[in-house]
Amino acid sequence: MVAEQKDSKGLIGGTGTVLASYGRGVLVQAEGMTLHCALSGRKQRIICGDRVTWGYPPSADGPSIQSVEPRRNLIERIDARGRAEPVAANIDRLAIVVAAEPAPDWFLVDRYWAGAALKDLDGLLIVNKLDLGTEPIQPELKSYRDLNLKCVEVASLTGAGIADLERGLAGSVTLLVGQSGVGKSSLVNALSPQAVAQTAELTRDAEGRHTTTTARWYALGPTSAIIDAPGVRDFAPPASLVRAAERGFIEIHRLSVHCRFKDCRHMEEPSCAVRTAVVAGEIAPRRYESYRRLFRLYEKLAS
Ligand SMILES: Nc1nc2c(ncn2[C@@H]2O[C@H](COP(=O)(O)OP(=O)(O)OP(=O)(O)O)[C@@H](O)[C@H]2O)c(=O)[nH]1
Ligand SMILES: [Mg+2]
Ligand SMILES: [Zn+2]
Repeated sequence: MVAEQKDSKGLIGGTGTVLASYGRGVLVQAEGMTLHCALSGRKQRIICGDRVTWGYPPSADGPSIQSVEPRRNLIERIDARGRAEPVAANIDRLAIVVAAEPAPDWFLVDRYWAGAALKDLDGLLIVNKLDLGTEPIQPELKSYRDLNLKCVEVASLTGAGIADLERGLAGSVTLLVGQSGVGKSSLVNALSPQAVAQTAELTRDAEGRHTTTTARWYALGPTSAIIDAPGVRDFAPPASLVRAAERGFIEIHRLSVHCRFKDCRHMEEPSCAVRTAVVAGEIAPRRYESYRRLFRLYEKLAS
């Protein structure tokens, strides 16, 4: 913590949390106010969730970021070219949102969950739009629950389950991820009535766009926050190690000690305990296919 101090203009500086990053500047929640701050220097990279110190340099006409605290963690996604793109920092939980509509992409859910596991984050599956019914997706939900992924069912539209969800999120920072249109921004608005996250209804512009374009932090209480992030289809946890894919799939990781080869990749190797378990119906074929896809992606990126 840097003590607040007045400079020659009588203006102050202090510490704060970055609510959103807009490329050239950032929005900072400082004590009792929000401020737009410029970045100091071209190389400074600041993202949603960063803890920063801000101040007024003598010749500047507005506040700027002076320094960034070391990050506890950094959540990135990879773009089509395999480059890592930062989404948010210093989070405790990755909440994956699905709904009956749009139809869930379970491979994407597996990837998000693998991403959470690789970063040692709590994973949570939020099923939104309970009012539309959840029957068609119950078998998948059961398979996640059997793997000990916590699943909660809510409707941001009616408020069903929202109070329970809020209690579950207390005291921590949660990043919402999931396909576009599942209702992440609507959930933020339901959880935090003073938030005005942009949803399909509120922000349809001339071109009909309404989707969230940048991660945005919303406080839920003194020690709780939720981050609304753009819906991404191209999410994959960046990994430097090909074997990282395995650690993201707990049921595969658990069995890998029984494979004949210590460095088994569970692809074509003989005496692979993972493939045996898939054949025996102990590992869901879709989960195994998710693992293979992620493995191949990492292999491609590493080459
Ligand atoms: N029936 C129903 N519709 C909902 C519910 N929650 C959100 N929606 C609708 O789902 C649509 C998408 O909601 P958004 O909150 O904009 O979705 P998003 O996940 O933030 O989408 P992106 O920002 O594009 O990633 C809107 O038309 C919402 O009104 C719900 O509980 N029930
Ligand atoms: Mg949104
Ligand atoms: Zn194996």
